[in-house]
Amino acid sequence: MTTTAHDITYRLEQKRRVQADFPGPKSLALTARRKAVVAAGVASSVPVFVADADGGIIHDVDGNSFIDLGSGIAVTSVGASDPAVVGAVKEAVEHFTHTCFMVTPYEGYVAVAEQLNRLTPGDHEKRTVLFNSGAEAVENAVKVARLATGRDAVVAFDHAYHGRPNLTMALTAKAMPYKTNFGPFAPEVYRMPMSYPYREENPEITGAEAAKRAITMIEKQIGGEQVAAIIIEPIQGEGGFIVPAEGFLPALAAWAKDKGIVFIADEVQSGFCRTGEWFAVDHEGVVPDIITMAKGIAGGMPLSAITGRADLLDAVHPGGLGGTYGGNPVACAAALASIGSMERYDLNGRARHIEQLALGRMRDLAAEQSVIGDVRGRGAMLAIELVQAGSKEPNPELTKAVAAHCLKEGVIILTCGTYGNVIRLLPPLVISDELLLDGLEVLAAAIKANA
Ligand code: PLZ
Repeated sequence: MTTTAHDITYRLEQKRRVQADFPGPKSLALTARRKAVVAAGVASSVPVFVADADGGIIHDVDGNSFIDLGSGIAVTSVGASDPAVVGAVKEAVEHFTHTCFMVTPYEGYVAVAEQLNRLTPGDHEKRTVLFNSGAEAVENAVKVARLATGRDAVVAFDHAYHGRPNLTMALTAKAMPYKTNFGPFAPEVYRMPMSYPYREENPEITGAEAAKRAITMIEKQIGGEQVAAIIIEPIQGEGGFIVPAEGFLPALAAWAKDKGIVFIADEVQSGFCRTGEWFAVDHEGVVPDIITMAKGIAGGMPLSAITGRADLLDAVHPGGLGGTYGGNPVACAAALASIGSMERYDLNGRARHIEQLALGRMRDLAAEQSVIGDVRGRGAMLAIELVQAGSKEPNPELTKAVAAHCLKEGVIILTCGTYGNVIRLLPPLVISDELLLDGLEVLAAAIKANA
């Protein structure tokens, strides 16, 4: 291991400390104000308001400190106040907050594109476009694929999550809470079976066979030559941290190439060192035609991107892609600083180190707790799937109880999964070993106490 968290200095004390009766008075008062003015449809999983955050710790307004095992859903990989990011943002904002790249361009946008073209898989000629959110990147990847191929159909997978706006909602698999009553949905979206090793009817099925299953269905139901794009999360996020069987992604990508279908890897959640590589597709040497990125890209500032084959992206007419805020200069400065910190701290190495620290412990726990059906993941994108003891029946009640128990002890843990039964670990990659191990012990105790 070339780098440990000891090379990282923290501004806030990295220690879990919560009062027994939190939320405290200030959080309660803010919750009351919030209820009167913020729409009920926006829900928060933690009932305290944040005052400060650094490394692996979040401080609330009443003086409680929580271990952060969620990174604001895989965003603050370099921490929520990485000094390099904070410095770059301050420096940028003193000069200009916005001009609109489509009106008067600036260097930061170009510099981010250079970095993304360098870091994304493949040494082919690439082009990049910047946006604000992950969903916007996905929407634009599909736009480009349709224009470049002249085809309409888009293939997505079971358990997929791609966003909340209309097209991405159609691409997303799970009805509640993302789609129910929000239709009608965008047409020409087709859903295919995913490779989900733990839940396969035939546990022996290989990645190549699972790909064949999807490909046959595409050929029969749509026709390969009708398909503009296949979009897939190389490790599914919201759907349950599902790692497809080895060989699944390469087989799909190879078939797409053969049929002239644009292969889009949605790395919004899995990208930027999260899995111990710059991108999750790197683990199997898959080179996507277009890759979507957001979240970890800019240390918490809103920025997203698509990077892809130059011939695809340059097929779009001038003015066909853009948006008022896409590639905001302050967000670009943050992205350049975040990428710098990822390289300086070797956060790919840190993610692999986190996997080494956590995965063995999670597997030991699974061996003694029959409610743990599966332990999986890569790098610092790890998960525990909880079931009814002795079966594969999902156990969302236990999952909720475990997350609530952890929170009470001062550990923020997120859940996910089509069946709501997956505990996911997404710590900031700069978290100290001590804090991570403390958090894992709390999690183990929570599973034991509630099983
Ligand atoms: N693609 C793979 O994980 C966002 C969603 C949280 P935005 N995931 C967190 C929620 O409940 O809204 C995500 C993702 C993948 C696209 C997106 C969408 O990214 O930045 O939230 O638009």
